[in-house]
Amino acid sequence: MLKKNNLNISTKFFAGIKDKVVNGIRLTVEDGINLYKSPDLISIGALADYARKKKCGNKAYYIYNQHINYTNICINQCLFCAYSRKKNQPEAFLYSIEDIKQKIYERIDEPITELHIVGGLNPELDFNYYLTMLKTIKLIRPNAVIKAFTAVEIDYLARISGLSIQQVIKKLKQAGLDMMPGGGAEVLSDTIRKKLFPKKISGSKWLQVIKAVHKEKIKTNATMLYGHIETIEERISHLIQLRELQDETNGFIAFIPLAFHSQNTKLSRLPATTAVDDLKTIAISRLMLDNFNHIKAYWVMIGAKLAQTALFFGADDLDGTIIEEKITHFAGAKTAKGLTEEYIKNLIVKAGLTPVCRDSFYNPVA
Ligand code: V47
Ligand code: SF4
Repeated sequence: MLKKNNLNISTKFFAGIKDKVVNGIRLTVEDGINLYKSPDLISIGALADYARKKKCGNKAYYIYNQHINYTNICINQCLFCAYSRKKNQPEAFLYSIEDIKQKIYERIDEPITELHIVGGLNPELDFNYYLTMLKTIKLIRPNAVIKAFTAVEIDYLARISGLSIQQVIKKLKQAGLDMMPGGGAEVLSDTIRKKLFPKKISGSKWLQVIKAVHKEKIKTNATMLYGHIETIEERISHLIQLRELQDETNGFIAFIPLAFHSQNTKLSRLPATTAVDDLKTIAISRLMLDNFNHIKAYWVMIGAKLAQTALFFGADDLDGTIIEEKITHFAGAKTAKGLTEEYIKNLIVKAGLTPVCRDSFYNPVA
Protein backbone atom coordinates (compact mmCIF):
# COMPACT_ATOMS: atom_id res chain seq x y z
CA MET A 1 0.00 0.00 0.00
CA LEU A 2 1.22 3.53 -0.78
CA LYS A 3 2.34 5.49 2.25
CA LYS A 4 0.45 8.75 2.43
CA ASN A 5 3.34 10.39 4.29
CA ASN A 6 5.80 9.74 1.51
CA LEU A 7 3.42 11.24 -0.99
CA ASN A 8 3.03 14.35 1.16
CA ILE A 9 6.76 14.80 1.64
CA SER A 10 7.35 14.46 -2.07
CA THR A 11 4.53 16.82 -2.95
CA LYS A 12 5.66 19.44 -0.44
CA PHE A 13 9.23 19.23 -1.69
CA PHE A 14 8.22 19.62 -5.35
CA ALA A 15 5.77 22.40 -4.52
CA GLY A 16 8.70 24.31 -2.97
CA ILE A 17 10.92 23.75 -6.00
CA LYS A 18 8.07 24.61 -8.37
CA ASP A 19 7.45 27.85 -6.50
CA LYS A 20 11.12 28.78 -6.98
CA VAL A 21 11.26 27.78 -10.65
CA VAL A 22 8.04 29.61 -11.52
CA ASN A 23 9.12 32.76 -9.69
CA GLY A 24 12.68 32.74 -10.99
CA ILE A 25 14.21 32.06 -7.56
CA ARG A 26 17.55 30.34 -7.72
CA LEU A 27 17.81 26.74 -6.51
CA THR A 28 20.28 26.06 -3.70
CA VAL A 29 22.91 23.33 -3.34
CA GLU A 30 20.49 21.53 -1.03
CA ASP A 31 17.69 21.74 -3.63
CA GLY A 32 20.00 20.22 -6.24
CA ILE A 33 21.04 17.36 -3.95
CA ASN A 34 17.43 16.66 -2.95
CA LEU A 35 16.36 16.60 -6.59
CA TYR A 36 19.02 13.97 -7.29
CA LYS A 37 17.89 11.97 -4.25
CA SER A 38 14.24 12.04 -5.33
CA PRO A 39 13.07 8.99 -7.31
CA ASP A 40 10.33 11.10 -8.91
CA LEU A 41 11.90 11.44 -12.34
CA ILE A 42 8.65 12.60 -13.94
CA SER A 43 8.18 15.56 -11.57
CA ILE A 44 11.84 16.57 -12.01
CA GLY A 45 11.34 16.37 -15.77
CA ALA A 46 8.13 18.42 -15.67
CA LEU A 47 9.90 21.21 -13.79
CA ALA A 48 12.85 21.16 -16.17
CA ASP A 49 10.47 21.14 -19.14
CA TYR A 50 8.81 24.25 -17.75
CA ALA A 51 12.20 25.95 -17.29
CA ARG A 52 13.20 24.99 -20.84
CA LYS A 53 9.96 26.35 -22.30
CA LYS A 54 10.46 29.63 -20.47
CA LYS A 55 13.85 30.06 -22.17
CA CYS A 56 13.39 28.40 -25.56
CA GLY A 57 9.63 28.21 -26.22
CA ASN A 58 8.77 25.57 -28.77
CA LYS A 59 12.18 25.49 -30.44
CA ALA A 60 14.72 22.70 -30.31
CA TYR A 61 18.06 23.15 -31.98
CA TYR A 62 20.61 21.19 -33.96
CA ILE A 63 23.66 22.16 -35.97
CA TYR A 64 25.30 20.98 -39.17
CA ASN A 65 28.82 20.42 -37.88
CA GLN A 66 32.04 18.52 -38.48
CA HIS A 67 34.34 17.16 -35.77
CA ILE A 68 38.07 17.04 -36.33
CA ASN A 69 40.28 15.39 -33.71
CA TYR A 70 43.76 16.29 -34.89
CA THR A 71 45.81 13.97 -32.65
CA ASN A 72 45.20 11.32 -30.01
CA ILE A 73 48.77 11.44 -28.67
CA CYS A 74 48.49 12.96 -25.21
CA ILE A 75 50.77 13.38 -22.23
CA ASN A 76 47.92 13.55 -19.71
CA GLN A 77 46.76 9.93 -19.74
CA CYS A 78 43.50 10.57 -17.89
CA LEU A 79 42.15 7.29 -16.50
CA PHE A 80 38.69 7.85 -18.05
CA CYS A 81 40.04 8.39 -21.55
CA ALA A 82 39.97 5.63 -24.18
CA TYR A 83 41.00 8.00 -26.94
CA SER A 84 44.54 8.97 -25.99
CA ARG A 85 47.66 7.02 -26.94
CA LYS A 86 51.38 7.21 -26.29
CA LYS A 87 53.46 8.13 -29.31
CA ASN A 88 54.64 4.61 -30.16
CA GLN A 89 51.34 2.82 -29.72
CA PRO A 90 49.85 1.36 -32.91
CA GLU A 91 46.69 3.49 -32.98
CA ALA A 92 48.50 6.76 -32.27
CA PHE A 93 47.86 9.40 -34.91
CA LEU A 94 48.67 13.00 -35.72
CA TYR A 95 47.13 14.92 -38.60
CA SER A 96 49.44 17.15 -40.58
CA ILE A 97 48.05 20.47 -41.79
CA GLU A 98 47.66 18.74 -45.17
CA ASP A 99 45.57 15.97 -43.55
CA ILE A 100 43.34 18.58 -41.93
CA LYS A 101 42.94 20.38 -45.24
CA GLN A 102 41.88 17.10 -46.79
CA LYS A 103 39.30 16.46 -44.03
CA ILE A 104 37.78 19.87 -44.72
CA TYR A 105 37.81 19.43 -48.52
CA GLU A 106 36.21 15.94 -48.19
CA ARG A 107 33.01 17.66 -47.00
CA ILE A 108 33.34 21.02 -48.72
CA ASP A 109 30.00 20.60 -50.55
CA GLU A 110 28.03 20.13 -47.33
CA PRO A 111 26.39 23.08 -45.55
CA ILE A 112 28.66 22.80 -42.51
CA THR A 113 28.52 25.87 -40.26
CA GLU A 114 30.75 24.72 -37.40
CA LEU A 115 34.08 22.92 -37.15
CA HIS A 116 34.56 21.38 -33.73
CA ILE A 117 38.28 20.77 -33.27
CA VAL A 118 40.01 19.26 -30.23
CA GLY A 119 42.95 16.97 -29.63
CA GLY A 120 45.42 15.54 -27.14
CA LEU A 121 48.45 17.33 -25.71
CA ASN A 122 51.02 16.13 -28.22
CA PRO A 123 54.63 17.17 -27.41
CA GLU A 124 55.55 17.05 -31.12
CA LEU A 125 53.38 20.06 -31.87
CA ASP A 126 54.41 23.66 -31.43
CA PHE A 127 52.21 26.73 -31.12
CA ASN A 128 52.71 27.49 -34.78
CA TYR A 129 50.91 24.27 -35.78
CA TYR A 130 47.75 25.51 -34.04
CA LEU A 131 47.95 28.97 -35.61
CA THR A 132 48.58 27.51 -39.07
CA MET A 133 45.71 25.07 -38.60
CA LEU A 134 43.28 27.89 -37.81
CA LYS A 135 44.49 30.16 -40.63
CA THR A 136 44.38 27.31 -43.17
CA ILE A 137 40.85 26.27 -42.19
CA LYS A 138 39.61 29.88 -42.33
CA LEU A 139 40.92 30.21 -45.87
CA ILE A 140 39.12 27.08 -47.02
CA ARG A 141 35.86 27.60 -45.10
CA PRO A 142 35.68 31.32 -44.26
CA ASN A 143 32.02 31.19 -43.24
CA ALA A 144 32.19 28.32 -40.77
CA VAL A 145 32.67 29.00 -37.08
CA ILE A 146 35.86 27.43 -35.75
CA LYS A 147 34.97 26.07 -32.32
CA ALA A 148 38.28 24.71 -31.15
CA PHE A 149 40.45 23.72 -28.18
CA THR A 150 39.54 23.28 -24.55
CA ALA A 151 40.92 25.19 -21.57
CA VAL A 152 43.32 22.24 -21.15
CA GLU A 153 44.84 22.87 -24.58
CA ILE A 154 44.97 26.64 -24.01
CA ASP A 155 46.91 26.14 -20.78
CA TYR A 156 49.26 23.70 -22.57
CA LEU A 157 49.85 26.19 -25.38
CA ALA A 158 50.79 28.85 -22.84
CA ARG A 159 53.29 26.45 -21.29
CA ILE A 160 54.94 25.37 -24.55
CA SER A 161 55.02 28.85 -26.09
CA GLY A 162 56.13 30.74 -23.00
CA LEU A 163 53.26 33.19 -23.59
CA SER A 164 50.61 34.15 -21.06
CA ILE A 165 47.14 32.62 -21.27
CA GLN A 166 45.83 35.99 -22.44
CA GLN A 167 48.47 36.26 -25.20
CA VAL A 168 47.72 32.73 -26.39
CA ILE A 169 44.01 33.50 -26.65
CA LYS A 170 44.64 36.76 -28.51
CA LYS A 171 46.89 35.01 -31.05
CA LEU A 172 44.45 32.15 -31.56
CA LYS A 173 41.64 34.66 -32.06
CA GLN A 174 43.69 36.57 -34.63
CA ALA A 175 44.35 33.29 -36.45
CA GLY A 176 40.63 32.45 -36.69
CA LEU A 177 39.38 30.97 -33.41
CA ASP A 178 35.71 31.97 -33.02
CA MET A 179 34.51 29.95 -30.07
CA MET A 180 35.57 27.17 -27.68
CA PRO A 181 33.87 23.88 -26.78
CA GLY A 182 33.24 22.99 -23.16
CA GLY A 183 35.57 20.02 -22.70
CA GLY A 184 38.21 19.46 -20.05
CA ALA A 185 35.98 20.58 -17.17
CA GLU A 186 35.23 16.93 -16.27
CA VAL A 187 34.23 17.36 -12.60
CA LEU A 188 35.42 20.53 -10.90
CA SER A 189 36.60 18.67 -7.79
CA ASP A 190 40.20 18.37 -6.60
CA THR A 191 39.48 14.94 -5.09
CA ILE A 192 38.26 13.52 -8.40
CA ARG A 193 40.98 15.21 -10.39
CA LYS A 194 43.74 13.79 -8.16
CA LYS A 195 42.30 10.27 -8.41
CA LEU A 196 41.39 10.13 -12.10
CA PHE A 197 43.45 12.71 -13.96
CA PRO A 198 46.21 14.14 -11.80
CA LYS A 199 48.13 15.54 -14.77
CA LYS A 200 45.26 17.60 -16.10
CA ILE A 201 44.86 21.25 -15.03
CA SER A 202 43.00 21.77 -11.75
CA GLY A 203 39.37 22.77 -11.62
CA SER A 204 40.26 26.29 -10.51
CA LYS A 205 42.70 26.59 -13.42
CA TRP A 206 39.99 25.46 -15.84
CA LEU A 207 37.70 28.19 -14.51
CA GLN A 208 40.53 30.74 -14.62
CA VAL A 209 41.35 29.97 -18.27
CA ILE A 210 37.68 30.11 -19.28
CA LYS A 211 37.32 33.44 -17.48
CA ALA A 212 40.26 34.78 -19.48
CA VAL A 213 38.73 33.45 -22.71
CA HIS A 214 35.40 35.14 -21.95
CA LYS A 215 37.31 38.36 -21.20
CA GLU A 216 38.67 38.24 -24.76
CA LYS A 217 35.06 38.07 -25.95
CA ILE A 218 35.24 34.46 -27.02
CA LYS A 219 32.20 32.47 -25.98
CA THR A 220 32.54 28.90 -24.75
CA ASN A 221 30.42 25.95 -23.73
CA ALA A 222 30.78 23.99 -20.51
CA THR A 223 30.57 20.25 -19.88
CA MET A 224 30.45 17.82 -16.96
CA LEU A 225 31.70 14.25 -17.23
CA TYR A 226 29.40 12.24 -14.95
CA GLY A 227 28.76 8.62 -14.10
CA HIS A 228 32.17 7.45 -12.83
CA ILE A 229 33.26 7.92 -9.20
CA GLU A 230 31.91 11.39 -8.50
CA THR A 231 29.28 12.01 -5.83
CA ILE A 232 25.98 13.83 -6.26
CA GLU A 233 27.40 16.59 -4.06
CA GLU A 234 30.34 16.96 -6.47
CA ARG A 235 28.00 17.18 -9.45
CA ILE A 236 25.98 19.94 -7.80
CA SER A 237 29.13 21.78 -6.73
CA HIS A 238 30.30 21.60 -10.37
CA LEU A 239 27.04 23.17 -11.58
CA ILE A 240 27.21 25.90 -8.93
CA GLN A 241 30.79 26.79 -9.91
CA LEU A 242 29.71 27.14 -13.55
CA ARG A 243 26.67 29.19 -12.54
CA GLU A 244 28.85 31.56 -10.53
CA LEU A 245 31.28 32.09 -13.41
CA GLN A 246 28.37 32.67 -15.77
CA ASP A 247 27.06 35.35 -13.39
CA GLU A 248 30.43 37.05 -13.73
CA THR A 249 31.13 36.73 -17.46
CA ASN A 250 27.95 35.66 -19.26
CA GLY A 251 30.36 33.92 -21.64
CA PHE A 252 28.86 30.41 -21.62
CA ILE A 253 26.48 29.49 -24.42
CA ALA A 254 25.48 25.92 -23.67
CA PHE A 255 25.98 23.22 -21.06
CA ILE A 256 26.54 19.62 -22.07
CA PRO A 257 26.42 16.77 -19.55
CA LEU A 258 28.71 13.99 -20.84
CA ALA A 259 27.77 10.43 -19.81
CA PHE A 260 30.89 8.41 -19.00
CA HIS A 261 31.68 5.42 -21.25
CA SER A 262 34.08 3.07 -19.49
CA GLN A 263 34.95 0.56 -22.23
CA ASN A 264 38.66 0.50 -23.19
CA THR A 265 39.51 2.80 -20.26
CA LYS A 266 41.31 2.07 -16.98
CA LEU A 267 37.87 2.35 -15.33
CA SER A 268 36.28 -0.39 -17.43
CA ARG A 269 34.93 -2.04 -14.25
CA LEU A 270 32.40 0.78 -13.92
CA PRO A 271 28.91 0.24 -15.31
CA ALA A 272 27.36 2.49 -17.94
CA THR A 273 25.13 5.34 -16.79
CA THR A 274 21.41 4.56 -16.75
CA ALA A 275 18.64 6.35 -18.63
CA VAL A 276 17.26 7.59 -15.29
CA ASP A 277 20.59 9.14 -14.34
CA ASP A 278 21.06 10.65 -17.81
CA LEU A 279 17.61 12.26 -17.79
CA LYS A 280 17.90 13.42 -14.17
CA THR A 281 21.28 14.98 -14.88
CA ILE A 282 19.96 16.86 -17.89
CA ALA A 283 16.87 18.02 -15.97
CA ILE A 284 18.78 19.06 -12.85
CA SER A 285 21.34 20.89 -14.99
CA ARG A 286 18.51 22.87 -16.58
CA LEU A 287 17.05 23.68 -13.16
CA MET A 288 20.32 24.61 -11.44
CA LEU A 289 21.84 26.54 -14.38
CA ASP A 290 19.21 29.26 -14.50
CA ASN A 291 21.65 31.58 -16.28
CA PHE A 292 22.44 29.19 -19.17
CA ASN A 293 20.16 29.43 -22.18
CA HIS A 294 20.92 26.05 -23.71
CA ILE A 295 21.28 22.49 -22.42
CA LYS A 296 22.45 19.91 -24.92
CA ALA A 297 21.43 16.26 -25.00
CA TYR A 298 24.53 14.88 -26.73
CA TRP A 299 23.19 11.94 -28.75
CA VAL A 300 26.69 10.51 -29.27
CA MET A 301 26.91 9.64 -25.59
CA ILE A 302 23.32 8.76 -24.63
CA GLY A 303 21.95 7.56 -27.95
CA ALA A 304 19.61 9.36 -30.35
CA LYS A 305 16.40 8.00 -28.82
CA LEU A 306 17.24 8.98 -25.23
CA ALA A 307 18.47 12.37 -26.48
CA GLN A 308 15.04 12.81 -28.06
CA THR A 309 13.37 11.89 -24.74
CA ALA A 310 15.64 14.43 -23.02
CA LEU A 311 13.79 17.14 -24.97
CA PHE A 312 11.00 16.55 -22.40
CA PHE A 313 13.53 16.79 -19.54
CA GLY A 314 15.04 20.23 -20.04
CA ALA A 315 17.23 19.81 -23.12
CA ASP A 316 16.69 22.12 -26.08
CA ASP A 317 19.52 20.99 -28.35
CA LEU A 318 20.59 17.68 -29.90
CA ASP A 319 24.03 18.90 -31.05
CA GLY A 320 24.63 17.95 -34.65
CA THR A 321 25.32 15.76 -37.59
CA ILE A 322 29.00 15.23 -36.59
CA ILE A 323 29.89 12.29 -38.95
CA GLU A 324 33.22 11.32 -37.41
CA GLU A 325 33.20 11.31 -33.61
CA LYS A 326 36.25 9.63 -32.07
CA ILE A 327 36.43 10.32 -28.31
CA THR A 328 33.32 8.39 -27.23
CA HIS A 329 33.60 5.76 -29.95
CA PHE A 330 37.08 4.78 -28.75
CA ALA A 331 35.36 4.28 -25.37
CA GLY A 332 32.86 1.81 -26.82
CA ALA A 333 29.93 4.05 -27.78
CA LYS A 334 27.50 2.03 -29.90
CA THR A 335 25.85 5.11 -31.40
CA ALA A 336 26.29 6.03 -35.05
CA LYS A 337 29.30 8.16 -35.92
CA GLY A 338 27.02 10.68 -37.56
CA LEU A 339 23.32 11.38 -38.13
CA THR A 340 21.62 12.91 -41.14
CA GLU A 341 19.88 16.26 -40.82
CA GLU A 342 16.56 14.61 -41.72
CA TYR A 343 16.97 12.09 -38.90
CA ILE A 344 17.67 14.80 -36.31
CA LYS A 345 14.80 16.98 -37.53
CA ASN A 346 12.43 14.04 -37.31
CA LEU A 347 13.48 13.32 -33.70
CA ILE A 348 12.57 16.91 -32.80
CA VAL A 349 9.29 17.00 -34.74
CA LYS A 350 8.13 13.74 -33.20
CA ALA A 351 8.83 15.25 -29.76
CA GLY A 352 6.32 17.98 -30.64
CA LEU A 353 8.89 20.75 -31.01
CA THR A 354 10.00 22.94 -33.89
CA PRO A 355 13.43 22.04 -35.27
CA VAL A 356 15.76 24.97 -35.77
CA CYS A 357 18.99 24.51 -37.65
CA ARG A 358 21.33 26.87 -35.79
CA ASP A 359 24.81 28.27 -36.04
CA SER A 360 27.24 28.04 -33.11
CA PHE A 361 25.66 31.07 -31.46
CA TYR A 362 22.10 29.80 -31.80
CA ASN A 363 21.14 32.05 -34.68
CA PRO A 364 18.84 30.23 -37.10
CA VAL A 365 20.46 29.14 -40.35
CA ALA A 366 18.23 29.57 -43.38
O1 V47 B 1 36.69 16.66 -22.12
C1 V47 B 1 36.57 11.76 -22.65
C2 V47 B 1 34.87 13.62 -22.43
C3 V47 B 1 35.14 15.54 -23.61
C4 V47 B 1 35.28 10.06 -22.31
O2 V47 B 1 31.18 22.09 -26.35
C5 V47 B 1 34.48 11.20 -22.31
O3 V47 B 1 29.70 21.69 -27.88
C6 V47 B 1 32.62 9.94 -21.92
O4 V47 B 1 33.86 18.31 -24.59
N1 V47 B 1 33.33 8.80 -21.87
C7 V47 B 1 35.30 16.05 -25.01
N2 V47 B 1 33.17 11.15 -22.10
C8 V47 B 1 33.96 16.23 -25.68
C9 V47 B 1 33.37 17.57 -25.40
C10 V47 B 1 32.18 18.03 -26.17
C11 V47 B 1 31.38 17.14 -26.84
C12 V47 B 1 30.29 17.63 -27.55
C13 V47 B 1 30.01 18.96 -27.63
C14 V47 B 1 30.83 19.85 -26.95
C15 V47 B 1 30.56 21.30 -27.06
C16 V47 B 1 31.91 19.39 -26.20
O5 V47 B 1 34.73 14.18 -23.71
C17 V47 B 1 36.34 15.46 -22.71
C18 V47 B 1 35.84 14.51 -21.66
O6 V47 B 1 35.10 15.17 -20.69
N3 V47 B 1 35.32 12.23 -22.50
N4 V47 B 1 36.55 10.42 -22.54
C19 V47 B 1 34.64 8.81 -22.08
N5 V47 B 1 35.34 7.66 -22.01
FE1 SF4 C 1 44.45 13.71 -23.07
FE2 SF4 C 1 42.01 14.79 -23.11
FE3 SF4 C 1 42.28 12.11 -23.12
FE4 SF4 C 1 42.88 13.49 -20.92
S1 SF4 C 1 40.83 13.33 -21.88
S2 SF4 C 1 44.14 11.87 -21.85
S3 SF4 C 1 43.70 15.38 -21.78
S4 SF4 C 1 42.94 13.49 -24.74
